[in-house]
Amino acid sequence: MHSTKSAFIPYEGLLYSEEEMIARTWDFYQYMDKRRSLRMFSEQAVPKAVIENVILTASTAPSGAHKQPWTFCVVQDPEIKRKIRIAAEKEEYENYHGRMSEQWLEDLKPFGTNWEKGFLEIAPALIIVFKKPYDLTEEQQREKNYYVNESVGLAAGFLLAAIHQAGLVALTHTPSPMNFLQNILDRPENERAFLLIPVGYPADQAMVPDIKRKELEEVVKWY
Ligand code: IYR
Repeated sequence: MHSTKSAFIPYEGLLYSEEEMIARTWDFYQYMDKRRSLRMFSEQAVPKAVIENVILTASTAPSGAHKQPWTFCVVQDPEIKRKIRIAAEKEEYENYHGRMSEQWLEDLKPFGTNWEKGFLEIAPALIIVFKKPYDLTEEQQREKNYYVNESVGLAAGFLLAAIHQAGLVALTHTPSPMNFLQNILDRPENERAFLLIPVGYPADQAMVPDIKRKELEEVVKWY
């Protein structure tokens, strides 16, 4: 039986003056605006404690009914990274040779992407985010989770912000379809691969596409 009793504790928030709020949010924006998706990684290993901390941060994200419907798999083993690269490239080859529309290929031109995914072996760590549409009890009973895509998307956002806070770089990669990850990593039936995020230091003289973000006026409507 689930307990229906709810317990509450005092909220321990932090309060700032209006001036401090404006300064803090501006500084945070300036910092986040430096984040870039990167495809050119160094092979240099990253400290395990950093990976643990960024995953702890991701797992603070809000989730439907606080179910935290996610698992973060960290792959550092070169053999497993190789398997993932081979499987991802197999799918991506098909994507770039017929499965993606002409318009899609056109939209991707500024990013210079193709079916080759060498970064999956070069980056020292791959974090594969799995979503859990339902939990499995010890008796293999299914217990439904709620707003799973929203929850896991939020956790992935927190993860990327935390990686940026470390001064490391990442790529939100979505080889499609991604079910090979469930097989290679031998995940249980209630987990589905959601995002594949290589993490590491940038390569020497790493390059990024010269793209701009939308102006505030383009993304906000006030009522
Ligand atoms: N998954 C492919 C294609 C791709 C799609 C989008 I939308 C991107 O923003 C980038 C790439 C790939 O990783 O190459």
